[in-house]
Amino acid sequence: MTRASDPVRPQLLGAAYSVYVRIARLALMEKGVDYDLAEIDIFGKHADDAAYLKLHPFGRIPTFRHGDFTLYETAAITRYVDEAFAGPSLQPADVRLRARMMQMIGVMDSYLYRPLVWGLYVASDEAAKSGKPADAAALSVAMAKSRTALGALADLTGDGPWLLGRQLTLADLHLQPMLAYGCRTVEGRALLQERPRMREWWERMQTLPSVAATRFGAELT
Ligand SMILES: N[C@@H](CCC(=O)N[C@@H](CS)C(=O)NCC(=O)O)C(=O)O
Repeated sequence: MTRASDPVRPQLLGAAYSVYVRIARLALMEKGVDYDLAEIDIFGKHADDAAYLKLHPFGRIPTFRHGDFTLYETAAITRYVDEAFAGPSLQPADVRLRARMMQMIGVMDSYLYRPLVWGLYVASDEAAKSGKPADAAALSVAMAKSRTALGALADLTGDGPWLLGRQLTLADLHLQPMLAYGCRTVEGRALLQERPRMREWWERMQTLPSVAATRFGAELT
């Protein structure tokens, strides 16, 4: 097993604007692991980049490299980072809490990311750039789906201060970058206001140096 004393510096391939790249960066920073961010702009100059597609057949970001070990899928990357390096543990020792953490990450990936980041943020941003109003019906569907996912996450949340209780975990680091984009929209901010405990959690997350260091663009803090 590779440990923090390992001299090989990990490399993260991706772009600072990406939700999933930021999740991996938060995990690396919370562990105190030095790494290099190698720019892959999947929506720009690296779209359909044959060399990158050899590393990540789905053409998404990030991809992680540690020596001769290459990994994609962010939940796998953050678990590896937590388990391969020294530093504070980012997963509960308790087997049920750890299962709960993975459940919450699954909910975020499967049911929150698309409606919140694409359905609300990207749709609103594209409408603003084109000067045309956003599709109100599509926004309303995205808002309803985001509300359901945030409600499910709130139902799974412990007593705080973090999502799973007293320990900052990979679940906190997974949610923050998604909400950061959601909160750039009126609808996303309204969703957070509906949940005072999640709003408090959000404010607590802003105090983490890793969150401050990875802010991208005009982000609500
Ligand atoms: N399941 C992937 C999702 C990664 C993902 O969707 N990344 C976005 C950027 S935040 C991306 O690469 N999008 C490119 C595209 O949709 O073509 C993971 O967990 O890493």
